[in-house]
Amino acid sequence: MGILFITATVLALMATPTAAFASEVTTASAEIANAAGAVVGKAIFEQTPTGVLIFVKAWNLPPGPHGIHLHAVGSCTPDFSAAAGHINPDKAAHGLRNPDGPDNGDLPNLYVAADGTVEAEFFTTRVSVMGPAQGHPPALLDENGSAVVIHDMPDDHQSQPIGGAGGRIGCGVIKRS
Ligand SMILES: [Cu+2]
Ligand SMILES: [Zn+2]
Repeated sequence: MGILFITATVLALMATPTAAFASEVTTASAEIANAAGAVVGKAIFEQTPTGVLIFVKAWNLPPGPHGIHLHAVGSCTPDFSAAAGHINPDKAAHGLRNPDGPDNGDLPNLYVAADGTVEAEFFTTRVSVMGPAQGHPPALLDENGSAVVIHDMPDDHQSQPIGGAGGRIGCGVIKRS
């Protein structure tokens, strides 16, 4: 009897944050894997008063600049195409240099050092962690989630649809944290 009672209490405690999640979640994170399934990095997304700070730490990546974007679907399986295109509900043009852009998923490039590691910080006002309530832009944690994707090539911030960034070499589903 005692064990049953404790189990029910724990379940009730676990259920409470879920119900309140839309208004209370201010951080999210993603574990980034390569195409072979090995973990090659982590990203943390922190809601600030005016946007989202993004911390990225990664390793075992090809040195040099790589496009990194916020993609519209929170899935990296069966392959990284499951993440779909960039978060872009208003159908803006891609690219930080594009007068008709950028879309909501666009970010500066990720510059990987010669040893394959990188630590970087980004900031964007074009998404939010928690959602469009109170005027926030599209939520990373919306119904179908979002993913962070690292590309093979640099993003030229201008050409369509992804700035010539090439294939997808890393993908992580963004989850509440
Ligand atoms: Cu991308
Ligand atoms: Zn884009």
